Amino acid sequence: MSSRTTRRSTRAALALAALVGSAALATLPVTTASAAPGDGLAVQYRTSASGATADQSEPWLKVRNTGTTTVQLSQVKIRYYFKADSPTAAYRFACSWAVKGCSVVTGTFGTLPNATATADRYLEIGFTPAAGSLAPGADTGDMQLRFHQSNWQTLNQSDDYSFNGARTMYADWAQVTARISGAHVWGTAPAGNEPTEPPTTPPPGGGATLFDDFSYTSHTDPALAAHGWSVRANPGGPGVPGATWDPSKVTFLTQSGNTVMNLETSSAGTGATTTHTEVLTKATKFKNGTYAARVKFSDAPKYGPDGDRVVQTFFTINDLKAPMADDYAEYDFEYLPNGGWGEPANILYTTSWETYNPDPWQAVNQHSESRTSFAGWHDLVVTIDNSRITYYVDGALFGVHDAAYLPERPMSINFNQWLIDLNGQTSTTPRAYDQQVDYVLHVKDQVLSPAQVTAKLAALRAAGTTFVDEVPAS
Ligand SMILES: [Ca+2]
Ligand SMILES: [Ca+2]
Ligand SMILES: [Ca+2]
Repeated sequence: MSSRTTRRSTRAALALAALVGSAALATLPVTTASAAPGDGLAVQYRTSASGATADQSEPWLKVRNTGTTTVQLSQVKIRYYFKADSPTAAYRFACSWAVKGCSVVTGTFGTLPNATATADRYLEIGFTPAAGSLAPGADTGDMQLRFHQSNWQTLNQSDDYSFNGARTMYADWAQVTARISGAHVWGTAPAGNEPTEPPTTPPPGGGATLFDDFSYTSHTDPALAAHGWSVRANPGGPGVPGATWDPSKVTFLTQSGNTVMNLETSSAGTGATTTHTEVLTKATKFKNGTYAARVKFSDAPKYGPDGDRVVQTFFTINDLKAPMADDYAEYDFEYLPNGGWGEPANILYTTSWETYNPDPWQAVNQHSESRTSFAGWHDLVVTIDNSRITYYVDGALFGVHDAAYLPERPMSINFNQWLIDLNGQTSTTPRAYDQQVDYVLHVKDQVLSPAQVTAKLAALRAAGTTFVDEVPAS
């Protein structure tokens, strides 16, 4: 049972939110260096930020299938190479507009093994399965992409390998590279940095695993309960007093053959009209190891007026046996698209809890945060061993929390979406927000890198596995 309580200003000292670039996620454990017969891509580039320096670099791209076979876009990776503004500079990717929809375009950053005068990092563009495929001759259409330093300091792009300020109309551009399933098919990388897949140590064998691709038909699908999930119906906190938790607002959608779980939260401005959603494991049996989920956050309602103080989450938790009991444990990803808890705008928190006192409110926790939009799909990973708790978002380190916040007892795994209060939007016009979840993965007592998580996910899917639970009862 989730028994979370509104955060106040008593969070423990800020953790280092080390938003550093890291090696890009490996998509598949493919290491072949040659393309399959008939595979071919060309990448066109233009920029709408042509200055030597800029607040944001704006590489706009189009990918065209020049081969004779249909290409699944989820197998395609594009790299845009640049020289970082300082060795510790961190960058954020965003998509302004794309013909295929920004929600199907991903951007991660990586570091080159062999830095050159004009490149030591790259932005890697990828696609979710919902992007579909490109038939021979087809292209993705316009993808208006951008990236900026996470501290919004001006960036210098005149020293960037893939930048061309004179290119204000789309044309083929060989100073970006493209791969299909790891095989290089377009462009020239900076010398000594051939765009092969980064070497990924395969995930270790063994490791009791929970994996669920959320392939269900509805919240009443008997398989959902049989697989250990509970869809919350009981009233109570957190959030708006008088709100209900509505199981019927947990639905399952198929996107290009992949099922995702949708949690809808809605309100018409009163407690009685507010419905929250939560899905959690019935078992409280998860402790050390790796937790991963692919989650789609929303910045805006799907209808009605915007502004509600929504909380969109992926977390693990157990029960507070007494105020300040130190055997309480909770590890959160919490995205607030419209702010709340004193924050004016969008913010992503990761928080590790030792314990708390509900009344008077006192929290003992450590958190990391990033004040930017996280709308769209994100890969969330948290690992727990005997010395630290480590959070990653989209393959990049997000925060490391101390041993003082390690779990003492096992926990459940939870997703929920709820409103902190009704003060962000006081209208009585109905509105609703969606949070989606593609899959969840837990590997007991193993600390996996984000790339190992991706490899494990790929292996499970390649084996046709949509659900497995090997984690023993605690
Ligand atoms: Ca630069
Ligand atoms: Ca604790
Ligand atoms: Ca799925």
